[in-house]
Amino acid sequence: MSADHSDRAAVKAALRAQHIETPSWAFGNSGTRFKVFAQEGVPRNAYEKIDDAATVHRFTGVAPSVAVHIPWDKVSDYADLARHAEDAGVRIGAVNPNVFQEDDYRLGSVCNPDPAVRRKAVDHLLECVDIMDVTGSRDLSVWLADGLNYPGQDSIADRQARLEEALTTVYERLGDDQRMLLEYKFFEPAFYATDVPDWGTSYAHCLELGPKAQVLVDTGHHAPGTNIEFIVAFLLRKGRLGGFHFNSRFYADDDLMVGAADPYQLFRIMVEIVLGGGLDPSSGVAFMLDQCHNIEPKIPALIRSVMNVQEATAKALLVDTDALASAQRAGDVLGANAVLVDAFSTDVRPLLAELREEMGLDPDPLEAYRRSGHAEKVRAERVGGNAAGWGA
Ligand code: LRH
Ligand code: MN
Ligand code: MN
Repeated sequence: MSADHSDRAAVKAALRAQHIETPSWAFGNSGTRFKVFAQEGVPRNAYEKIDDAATVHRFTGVAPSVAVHIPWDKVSDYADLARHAEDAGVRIGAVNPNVFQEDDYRLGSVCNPDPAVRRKAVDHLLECVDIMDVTGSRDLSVWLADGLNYPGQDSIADRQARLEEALTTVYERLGDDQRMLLEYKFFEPAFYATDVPDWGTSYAHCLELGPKAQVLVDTGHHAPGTNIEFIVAFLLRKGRLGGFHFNSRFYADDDLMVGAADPYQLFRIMVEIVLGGGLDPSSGVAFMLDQCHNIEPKIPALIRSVMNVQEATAKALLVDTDALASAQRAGDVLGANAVLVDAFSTDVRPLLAELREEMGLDPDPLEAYRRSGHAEKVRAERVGGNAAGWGA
């Protein structure tokens, strides 16, 4: 792979413009149903989670926003929280409603057979739009844990009708510059049927709702072997790719660091993004992380994750698109594939180091973070950090 000077400048400009949003919940303690391992120095409240997101941004320069999860990040004054974010050098990004952690939601939230529970869930979604008005957030990021554990437990079709009704109510409440991102997940916590199990279901609901409804692709929410880049290319082409929850998985929804399990898959996804124009900020594609760092320190894990997304993006930007197009036209199967493999095999770390220096950053964010003594400082300052959500 060789990129001449102007190509390099264009690649760097695109990398500079790509923003990667961190999730507030990734800074708190997390674990599995077996054990939550407490770490020292983790944030004790939403304000401190935002401080940690600001730290990730300070070292990477490309993570200027943080997604919140309500009520995990519930505060009495969201304008104050937004101001705090701004003072720290970041802003509040997507607002994630949580309609899965209360006893009332045992049989679902907006699909629940009980209209009172459905009303409660819709009210919470609407409350989250109110929060967006205050924080200036663009995206309401909706993930529903709704589903069935046993055949016959409830009517699949009736639940779709309830879902449609609830989403319509929330959609109608959105402001002109606000969007609803509908995230799908094929199983868990429901084991027999999930009410929004796949991109097709999400896409169909989004189409009926209107242009402000977009599909959210969480890379951990597919059956093994699913071709995620196909989904990305399809949705992007249709103008319905709202964004990503990046993470990586070996088995199910593992929420490991993005790019850790399969960097080639991440590269293939980013190739479709680049080819489909999804890197252009006007496309509206939101690059968000959704991860849990159960055993590794959280801030460095998020810095690493941001760097992994950047590396995959840089490689995708280095694809020789002219060579690819001519190999494809000529039916040169091996040649076309080689164009992608060449780009993937390029070591983009020097280019990213150069870019960071141009941005006034340390070329090695992880080493710079280690040297900064920040981890020791917060360990001393913070005692009794919160869990990310469950068991909080
Ligand atoms: C569900 C999910 C969804 C939630 C987050 C905590 O598995 O991906 O995005 O909001 O995890
Ligand atoms: Mn997710
Ligand atoms: Mn998930």
